[in-house]
This record gives sequence, C-alpha cells and structure tokens, in this order.
Amino acid sequence: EWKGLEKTYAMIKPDAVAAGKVDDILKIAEDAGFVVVRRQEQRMDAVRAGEFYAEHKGKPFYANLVGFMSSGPIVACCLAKHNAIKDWRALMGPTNTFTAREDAPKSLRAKFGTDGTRNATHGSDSPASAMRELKFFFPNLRLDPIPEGAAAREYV
Ligand code: DGI
Repeated sequence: EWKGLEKTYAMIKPDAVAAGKVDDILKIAEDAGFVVVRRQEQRMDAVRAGEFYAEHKGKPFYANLVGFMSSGPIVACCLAKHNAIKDWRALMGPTNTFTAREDAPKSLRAKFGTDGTRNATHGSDSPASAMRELKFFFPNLRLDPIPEGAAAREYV
C-alpha cells in the first residue's frame, strides 16, 4: 500500500557499506514499515560530499566528514512511509554512535555505526531537507507525496 506515504532520503554510509550491512539495514527498515522506493549504490567525490554537507562547512569535524563520505561507495535510498522523515530519524538513533549505544541500543547507529563521524546511516531531518537531498541523489524522482487514490507507482 503506497498511497499517502511521505518520502525521505536515507543513506547507508561508507562504513556500513564496506562492512556488508546494506541488506541487514534495509531489512530492518522494511520490517519497520518502510517501502524502499529507490536503492542505488553511488560514489561521492570530496566536492560532492562537501556540497551535500555544506551546512557544516567551517566546523571542526567537516574535513573528516567529507573525507569519510568520499572514502567509498554509499547506498542512496528513497524510503516511503507515513511519517517517514521522523520515523527514520528515530530508527537511526542519535548522531554519535557511542551516544546511540548508551541511549538507544536497538537503533541502527548503535548496531552498525563505528564512532562519532562514521555512524552508518543518514536521514533527512525535515521535509525541506528531504526534498533537497532526494533531488541531489535522484534527480528524476517525483518529489510530491503519493496522493490517496492515485496510481501510486506513477509517483515513484
Ligand atoms: O543529521 P545527523 O547526521 O544526525 O547529524 P548532523 O547533520 O548534525 O551532522 C552530519 C554528520 O556530521 C553526522 O552524521 C556525523 C558528523 N558530525 C556531526 N557532529 C559531529 C560530527 N562528527 C564529529 N566527529 N563530531 C561532531 O561533533
């Protein structure tokens, strides 16, 4: 059932891809009710990773972040669900892997993250960032929500 679903941008980061955890993570997502609308392995060079994380330019962790995100393939995903944006953030857990292990031990970042920078997954934090990020990775994806009564698959 695809109707009325919100879309979010989710990403499996290079640490989790290199560790072979993509299928495990997407299985957990599907078990939690997400539809995997798109799933595509991509590589980001440092310029593109820097553009994706432009809001953090100038912060002390920025260079490490860009280096990490361009260190190997990522898996770019569009996930759909009611309240997809908030629910995916909740499933991921806190940004820092060690905090996630303390406060949300069942979360994806607790299970699959490595440290403060290498935290296994990304998820858009608002409807505006979901639009921007989905467009950034999937320029041909329809961004409007899947309306009730529509031929749902035309909207993905
Ligand atoms: O949306 P999030 O990924 O949860 O967090 P964010 O947008 O604030 O930060 C983007 C990424 O940058 C985050 O996934 C990991 C990294 N990062 C954020 N804050 C720190 C950080 N890395 C280090 N080493 N230290 C930080 O304080």
